[in-house]
Amino acid sequence: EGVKPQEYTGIKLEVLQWSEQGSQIASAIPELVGKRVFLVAATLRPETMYGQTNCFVGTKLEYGFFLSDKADEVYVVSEGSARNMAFQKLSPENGKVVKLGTISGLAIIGSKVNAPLSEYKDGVYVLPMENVLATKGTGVVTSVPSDSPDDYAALRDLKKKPEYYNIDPKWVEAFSPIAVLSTEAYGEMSAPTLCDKLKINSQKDRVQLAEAKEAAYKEGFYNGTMSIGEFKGLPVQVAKQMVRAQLIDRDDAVRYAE
Ligand code: A2H
Repeated sequence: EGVKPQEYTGIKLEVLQWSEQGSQIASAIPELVGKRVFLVAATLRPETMYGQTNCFVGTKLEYGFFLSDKADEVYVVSEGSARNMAFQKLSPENGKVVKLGTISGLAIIGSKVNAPLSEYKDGVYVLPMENVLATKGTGVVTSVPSDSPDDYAALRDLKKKPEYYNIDPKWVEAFSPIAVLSTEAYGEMSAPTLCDKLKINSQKDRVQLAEAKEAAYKEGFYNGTMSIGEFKGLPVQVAKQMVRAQLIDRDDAVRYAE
């Protein structure tokens, strides 16, 4: 881990419709009645949220339902991140964690969530990804396949072999990458471009993916221009803080550090 704290934006993805298993689990928790439930995804790229196509969780990871600082809102995140959140004004009381229940990543797959700012206004699906780390962020990753090589590679795997991953093809087929920003080096689709260039075949190609991620991140941040949304035409470096502030103002996101 680095020496500086990582400043994430926690994107609030409200559950619009539970998967079958998720619905059984959620309806067995009486405290959830009358509450809005959000998966909270930690991102370092708030300016890319226009391009969200889905959300990823780890199938083998365990998540909890935690009371937030708001009376009517519950967050679904990893236990470790809930403990951190409790010291960042994101729980009912400083340092206090209130867990209402647990749910496996596997059980959440197929649920539909609202992705703030996304072009997919009717919601996006929660899907499995192999490389979600239990120890990083909240264990929930929002997916932007135009600009994140990891997300692009994982979503492409799911589109190629839905039956292998045990998902309904409808959860992926209508969700194409959206152009969010452009750079001279990689155009408007940096992740697909870099995955091609580095011959990345699947989400298992960790070494090349790390290289692609580094290249896309640097180029986007230093040389990118927004191609969508309210800050279209502005440099990514400038828009990043503006989009973040707007998401937080509208209560579509929270500040989360670790
Ligand atoms: B980023 P850092 Cl468009 N496991 O958000 C694996 N990856 C995780 C994670 C976890 N538990 N929690 C967060 N992440 C991802 C957007 C994005 C991200 C884009 C491009 C690059 C990028 C959309 N996904 O990250 O190790 C999240 O994906 C490349 C650095 O703490 C988060 O930001 O630096 C990023 O990794 C945090 O990684």
